[in-house]
Amino acid sequence: MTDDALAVGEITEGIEKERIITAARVVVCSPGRNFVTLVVETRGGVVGIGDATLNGRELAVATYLEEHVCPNLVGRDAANIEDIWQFLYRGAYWRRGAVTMSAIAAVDTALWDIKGKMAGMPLYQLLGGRSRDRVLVYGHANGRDIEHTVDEVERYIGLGYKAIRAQTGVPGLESAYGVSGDKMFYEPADAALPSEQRWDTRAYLNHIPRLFAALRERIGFGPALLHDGHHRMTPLEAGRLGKALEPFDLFWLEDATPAENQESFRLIREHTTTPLAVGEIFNSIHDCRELIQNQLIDYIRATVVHAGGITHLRRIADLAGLYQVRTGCHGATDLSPVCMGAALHFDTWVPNFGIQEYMRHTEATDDVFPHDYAFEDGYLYCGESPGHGVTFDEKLAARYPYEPRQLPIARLEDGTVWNW
Ligand code: KDG
Ligand code: MG
Repeated sequence: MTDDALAVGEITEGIEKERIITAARVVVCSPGRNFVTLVVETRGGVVGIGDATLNGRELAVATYLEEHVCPNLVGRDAANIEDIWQFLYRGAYWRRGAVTMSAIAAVDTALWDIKGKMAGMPLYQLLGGRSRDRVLVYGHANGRDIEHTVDEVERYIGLGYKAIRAQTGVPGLESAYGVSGDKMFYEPADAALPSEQRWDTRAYLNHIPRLFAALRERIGFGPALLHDGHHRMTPLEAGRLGKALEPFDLFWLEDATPAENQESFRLIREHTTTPLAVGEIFNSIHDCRELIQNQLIDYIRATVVHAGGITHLRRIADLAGLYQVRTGCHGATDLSPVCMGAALHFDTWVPNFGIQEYMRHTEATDDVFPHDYAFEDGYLYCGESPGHGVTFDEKLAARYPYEPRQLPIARLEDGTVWNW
């Protein structure tokens, strides 16, 4: 070997040193709502950002990161995303769970951000490049009654949306899932301790088909319509609703029933051809394996922040692709712009893309998380800046301290706790 060749080894060593993680810190802030953000720094000065927000349980993830994850990151090579993922997952002995997987997701997202910045490439290029020009999104329309909801859906169509989720108040119930006072910035985590809401499945089941009949009557069959059952129904009730909604051509019926028992979706499937979506609370490929392999669902809702980051979500999507199940990533406002930015790169690449949920963040949130993704005419476009394209204004974030907030709980008329 010549002296010149030896220099290559030295350069490589130099590059590796640049990639060493020197700091990893967690910032909890509340610009409109709570967010947990992980900031990872390398010796070379490249900074990666990850979202670790778990609605109502923010401090659990922040503590897990601070106490059990961050100390393990310092000194590692930021380029070894897969090895660090396996280290945090297998190495912890205790596998899966929303807290652990959100923490792992934050690390993974920050490391993909660093890799993109080091390569000078947007994240979707690292994943394999573009599969599409733009990302179809659905927005959230809701109203206190059918008339109001139909007006709101029309307003979303006016804003350019091609796909709209419709939720409405139910006669006899003071509140219903997905119906909010503020029509653009829905936030269900509304109190330091959970508020309580009444629930009546019969009233709901008799009302919802009327909403979609009224919607199709007014807007026709052009725009795609979606609905979220938010885990309130039993499998048989969900089958009945799906069947009743068939004439109205739903894009999907979401979270028809809780999915801990994946087999329970078979009963729904046997009774309806309305497409089914589930998985926003899933955190592992094992949560959705039977649903996918038995073709019991059409869309998988797992997302970057709650399902172990890009590295794990990619595995879920690849499994889903084998069974013609498409992606429909969760995108409520409790997922920070960092998650949205990463999800949009994922959506731009993933071959079996279906749709992306999009609830606008407040201006205060967007100011704390400047980003290069943009909405236009019913689609989101990820940017071309290296990494996931979302940055974090830590100084501004410091002006918005954490505020304890939890999600509501639901009870039946007799006081029994139900699924919220
Ligand atoms: O934190 C809970 C919300 O993310 C959830 O209620 C939103 O169901 C939801 C959805 O489909 O966006
Ligand atoms: Mg949902």
